Amino acid sequence: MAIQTFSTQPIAGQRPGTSGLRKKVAVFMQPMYLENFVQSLFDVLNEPAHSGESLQGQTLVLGGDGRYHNRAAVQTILRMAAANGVARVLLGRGGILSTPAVSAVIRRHKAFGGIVLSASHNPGGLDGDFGIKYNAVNGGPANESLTDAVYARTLVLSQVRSSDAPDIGIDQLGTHNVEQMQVEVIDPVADYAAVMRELFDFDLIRGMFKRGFTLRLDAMNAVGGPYAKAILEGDLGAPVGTVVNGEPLEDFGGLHPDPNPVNAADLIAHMSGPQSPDFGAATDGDADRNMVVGRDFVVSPSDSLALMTAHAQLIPGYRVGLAGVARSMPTSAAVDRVARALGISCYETPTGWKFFGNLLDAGRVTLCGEESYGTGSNHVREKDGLWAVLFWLNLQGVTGRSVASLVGEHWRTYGRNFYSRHDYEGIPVDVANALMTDLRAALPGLKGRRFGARAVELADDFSYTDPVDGSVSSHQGVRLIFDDGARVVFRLSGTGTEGATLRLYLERYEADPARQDEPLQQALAELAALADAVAGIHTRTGMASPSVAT
Ligand code: VG1
Ligand code: CO
Repeated sequence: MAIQTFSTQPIAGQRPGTSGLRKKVAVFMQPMYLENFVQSLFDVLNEPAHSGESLQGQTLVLGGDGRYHNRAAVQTILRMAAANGVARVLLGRGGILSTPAVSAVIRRHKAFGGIVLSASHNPGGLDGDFGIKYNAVNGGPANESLTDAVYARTLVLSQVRSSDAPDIGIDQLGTHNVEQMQVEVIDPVADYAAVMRELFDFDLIRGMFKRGFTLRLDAMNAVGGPYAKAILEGDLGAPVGTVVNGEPLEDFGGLHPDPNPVNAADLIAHMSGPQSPDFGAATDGDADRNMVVGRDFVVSPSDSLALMTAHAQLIPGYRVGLAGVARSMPTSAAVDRVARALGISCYETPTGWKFFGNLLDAGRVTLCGEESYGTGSNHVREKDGLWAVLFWLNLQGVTGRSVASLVGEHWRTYGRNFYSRHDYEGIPVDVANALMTDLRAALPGLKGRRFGARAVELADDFSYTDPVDGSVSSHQGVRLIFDDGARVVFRLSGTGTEGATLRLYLERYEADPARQDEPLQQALAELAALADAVAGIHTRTGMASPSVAT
């Protein structure tokens, strides 16, 4: 074994997006592509200015969602970590760790940070996507100042340090050495499961399954499977077969592990009719997202966050109440109403979980959520798919009520925020950029303008000042807020790898219970037409309707 230094050239385009660096597998497999990015990360982590301490002698956590290239990337990163002064790596067995599990392991083992190999909800396989992200000492996604520094480093990188050590066995628990560095292959589930047991009433949930409560959890052939099987079918005694698509496959078996009613159509079909399970759920590629489904009833993620906030004190882990809540800007304001009723703060952040970290660390919020099927709490610093499923299970157990009845009651109490996201995928990048630029330019003239019964009360490009560290993140999405509280938000996706995706977020509040059952897209049709009139989506993209509406 010997540590070697290789010369390299900067590679363009290695700027992390909403959640890490995501590219086509073919791009990641280019010579030095992964190596350059990892070396840039290690170089930045070795500058105490960015991480408080240097990487030398530290412990890192490593694992991924099992997609194509995961196993090869693990070996490359281990060799590089050994050559860059890391003392110890906690590696999930088989190279497997879900995103929330990485967060849990970093926190429980007081590691310096962790590397997650995942492109999350993006498709996998040889023709799919691969990704890498770094989580810091708090267990949460690296903040923008760190990712900016890593990107800057990729542009000037000239050397990569690695070892010529052979591959190590990653499929059995145990300890190995790569140069001076120790690699501990750990059970990917144990730490995470321990955190779940601290938060939820496992006896109650066990009793529910014993009495015949039925759940169908679709792990979409991604990394949620091993966690769901161990906790639901293992610990909690749910019948074998409760978890479907439960083996992580390198190509996710061709499924698109982005749980929404379109991609998880099979789950939706199984949740229809009187014979269907009591409760359904799906998780995404790296198991940080959740979709929650009742019998013949799909829960909007924004409503899920509001409902969890309203009932949190019924769950053991949140019995003392919530310090506050946070939601990403495009997420509906349903949770704001609950926060107001509870007298707790509600923060509005840019899209991406990294913006919740400071609020959680400072004890300002306990629950957070995004419209994109992400919810979580201060138990880790990532969104957490199975956590949300356990929360809903516990809640159904305590209240004895179904998903549909809980949400119906919520709407009657707080009103309903009709909410939908329309995605326009595969737009040429220049067309998408021009649309946003023109929209931004039009903002000053939009304020006060009337569209039918509504007038624009606020038209801006969302900018966020972090209340804890004062950092400013601007250009986070164009929003039009109307005098009746309705909202239209436009932003471009920061996780895609092909062309651009325009996300259009539509929201309208309805207080009258007699009008809360209108079909969702019908209730928002007028706002969708208005958004098109303002931004010229159809004319510019040639798309008469979105690729996906959720
Ligand atoms: C999307 C979602 C965002 C989420 C991010 C990462 O980002 O909109 O809410 O935090 O994915 O989720 P964007 O930039 O494409 O809109 V995951 O589960 O893919 O890490
Ligand atoms: Co994810």
